[in-house]
Amino acid sequence: ALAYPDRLNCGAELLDRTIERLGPDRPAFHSGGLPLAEGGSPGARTPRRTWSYGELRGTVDRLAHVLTGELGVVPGNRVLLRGPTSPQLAACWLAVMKAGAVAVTVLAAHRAGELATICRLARISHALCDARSAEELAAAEVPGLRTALFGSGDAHDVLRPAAGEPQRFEAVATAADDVALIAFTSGTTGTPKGCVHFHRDVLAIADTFAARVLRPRGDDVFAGTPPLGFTFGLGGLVVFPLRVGASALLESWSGAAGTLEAVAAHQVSVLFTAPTAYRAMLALLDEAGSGGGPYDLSSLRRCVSAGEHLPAATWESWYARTGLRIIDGIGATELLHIFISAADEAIRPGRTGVPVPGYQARVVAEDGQGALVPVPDGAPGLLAVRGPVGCRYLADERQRSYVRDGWNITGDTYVRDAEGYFRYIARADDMIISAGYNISGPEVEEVLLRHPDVSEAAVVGCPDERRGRVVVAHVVLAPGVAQDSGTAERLRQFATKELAPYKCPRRFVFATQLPRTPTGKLQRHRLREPEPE
Ligand code: 3SK
Repeated sequence: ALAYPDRLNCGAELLDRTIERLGPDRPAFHSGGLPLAEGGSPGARTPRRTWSYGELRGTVDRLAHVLTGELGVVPGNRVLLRGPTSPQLAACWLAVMKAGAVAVTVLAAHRAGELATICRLARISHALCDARSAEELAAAEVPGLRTALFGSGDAHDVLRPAAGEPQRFEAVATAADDVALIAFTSGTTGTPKGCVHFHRDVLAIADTFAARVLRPRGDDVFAGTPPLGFTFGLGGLVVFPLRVGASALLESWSGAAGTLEAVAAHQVSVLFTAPTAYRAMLALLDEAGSGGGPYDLSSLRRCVSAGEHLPAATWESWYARTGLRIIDGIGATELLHIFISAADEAIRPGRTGVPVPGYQARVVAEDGQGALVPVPDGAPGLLAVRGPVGCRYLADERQRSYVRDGWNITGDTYVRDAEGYFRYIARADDMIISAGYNISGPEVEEVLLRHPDVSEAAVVGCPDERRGRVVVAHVVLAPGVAQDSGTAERLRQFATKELAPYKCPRRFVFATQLPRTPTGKLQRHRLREPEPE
């Protein structure tokens, strides 16, 4: 069991305690060093910078003084953090933690209306906003909001260096169960829900999934695509590296080529991203030929995938190409980070893994009298999890359906097998019921993704007079493949060979892209056709 002292400030633990143990000189964050966006001369790169732990603490402490001084932040105030991934944004998060305030990280992709809703629900009093993302926040017109900008480098930049010796900021002695952050999720549907997490929760994700499954080293360089406004990114790119004195590349880039360039440029050793990104990188590596062309992945030693189910075919192709075994995991904003996973020899491709040490998981179903009871191994049911971090929605009645009898019901359908491994079936609301059969959309997608003509697939049920629903596959084809009836027929024949007839798509719809949330999750509900009146 994890034991933390009653007084615990996660910002101080991650920064000050790490410096006490390992000294101030090791690298904490890197930025830049990536190819310039269009228009730059070939080979030109953005300016590269590394922040040592000591420099990071100087910036964090200076900002904590500004927050608690001229900006008037007091412990418990909710501070909105907004901007693309950067060392500056991470420094703001640490300063808010040390000041004993509550960080509410949002995505750079959030628009004014969504920001206004989040600020109202979370009762935000202050905002620290990257100057590049300021317009949309101003458009949200949040009453009484005190906003400070960073990243402009000018006189208004709240992170501009001050003259003289940096003055240390003694972290507020928060309680281990004081609120540290509120993370918003809309899942793949619905209105945003704020998930409240404590200082001890932030450390618990590093001391469970990271320490026991990922097992990072002090000389690791972390990088990845999930933004810091998504707890997958906050954990993977800030909390996990700082907990062990490692460093992280904090930059945002676009596309698979950007990820491959970032790995090579910064000798990244731990990569966090999602299944779609692994597939897109594989497509580029295949195009580049056997030597990998310009992409040097030799520094990579750990690859993590979450956010969506990782099909066995994607795992196998990545392993064949790179020799690296992807660590798959299921996490949730409600539980802050990953709670089922496996690494190294314990991995079973196509299955998510086993409960992360510290967590318990089981598969349950309604017993007809309003209780949830475990189902036998091999039978599908709802995933139920409990452990050191749990769901606490901010004043939202959906809390009652998410936490039942102390178990978090994640909304995923899973099967536990005889070996104790958990295999993903579908989001509970993505199951397709057709002519009385239960069909998992992701299972059909997994088969289609094995066909070389397919680069992405989303399988949904659409209304049908005879069968109730029929299986329809929305497919993004690999480059150069014709969107015609010949392709549809090839895919249909392939599916027929691999799947029981009742699971085979009755229709193929070709698309150039699939609808996704700002955090990259497939929104299957947007592809479902409405029920007839
Ligand atoms: O929502 C998710 O999929 C997720 C995955 C890993 C870690 C954290 C989260 C929120």
